[in-house]
Amino acid sequence: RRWNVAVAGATGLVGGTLLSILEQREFPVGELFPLASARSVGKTVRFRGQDVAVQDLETFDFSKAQIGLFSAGASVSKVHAVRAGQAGCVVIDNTSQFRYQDDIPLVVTEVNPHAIAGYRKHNIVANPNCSTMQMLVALKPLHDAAHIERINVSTYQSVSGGGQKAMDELARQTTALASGEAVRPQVIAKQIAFNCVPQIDVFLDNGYTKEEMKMFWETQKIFEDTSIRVNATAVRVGVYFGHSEAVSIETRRKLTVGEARELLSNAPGVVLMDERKPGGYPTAVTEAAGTDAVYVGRIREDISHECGLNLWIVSDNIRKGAALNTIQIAEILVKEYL
Ligand code: 2RA
Repeated sequence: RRWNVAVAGATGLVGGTLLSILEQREFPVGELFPLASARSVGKTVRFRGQDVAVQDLETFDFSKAQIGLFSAGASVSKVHAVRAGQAGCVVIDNTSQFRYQDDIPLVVTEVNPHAIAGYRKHNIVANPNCSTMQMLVALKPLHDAAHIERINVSTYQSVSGGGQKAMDELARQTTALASGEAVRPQVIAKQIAFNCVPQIDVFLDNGYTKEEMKMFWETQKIFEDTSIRVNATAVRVGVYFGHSEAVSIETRRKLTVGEARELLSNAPGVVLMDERKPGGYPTAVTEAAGTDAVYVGRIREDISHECGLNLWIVSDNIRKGAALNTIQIAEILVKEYL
């Protein structure tokens, strides 16, 4: 059986990665409908060795597609993902639009694939935020074994999370600094080249940013546990691809390093890289960028808490953090539900 697939936001960073992963995983695509705003109509995208014409998302008839992969912004999904679902097209949405809606499932395929069954209400499944995604792939086996009660996490998020404009800004600033010119931040509030900026998304009344609160809200929904506490600090760093996270968990039952390593070495989607020697740990540039795994290293028992454990978690935010999980959800949908 082959499936007609619409990709909304096909000309964007995640959209392009969706197309390449559909090819790499040989997803059974019948007809591909690359969709984008009217200004992109006339462009083409490459898919399976062919140039495919981009169509206007605003006017596309979604009854032509059985699967819709959306990554075109929350305001677009708010209108067109709903319209697609009503036309019988099952949508996997990458934006934050539906993640916190109780009757729309929020799914990490290695963590809560059973929740996909809830797609039927609106024909929509929500894809989590990239920083939540990689953290929960790594924490799932530890949570199952020892019940995580609290998570402290500091993220070091690459500029590709902010889209092509943020990537272009890093390149521009790096060049400017190399030639002694002034740096003029436009997309990111302060200089990002050779710097760390402790703000991603807007500030909320409690002093957290929306990016930080996403990790709290989404962890509770995906783990189906409103008692789990999450305290996040989300930082943008001058890296192109790959988010890194320093995570400290507190568990109900003590987890030793040995047990954690054993659990993680057998966990789906995880690559353990944990040697206490120079380079014995994963980084965004050397392991994560362009690959599909969630890498875990620097595992050590927390000297400040009797049931605490520290980990370093790294993954490609555009692949597993967005496009890959989206397609893994689609694979489960066509295999088990459609
Ligand atoms: C970011 N996670 O990194 C957010 C959205 N992709 O900017």
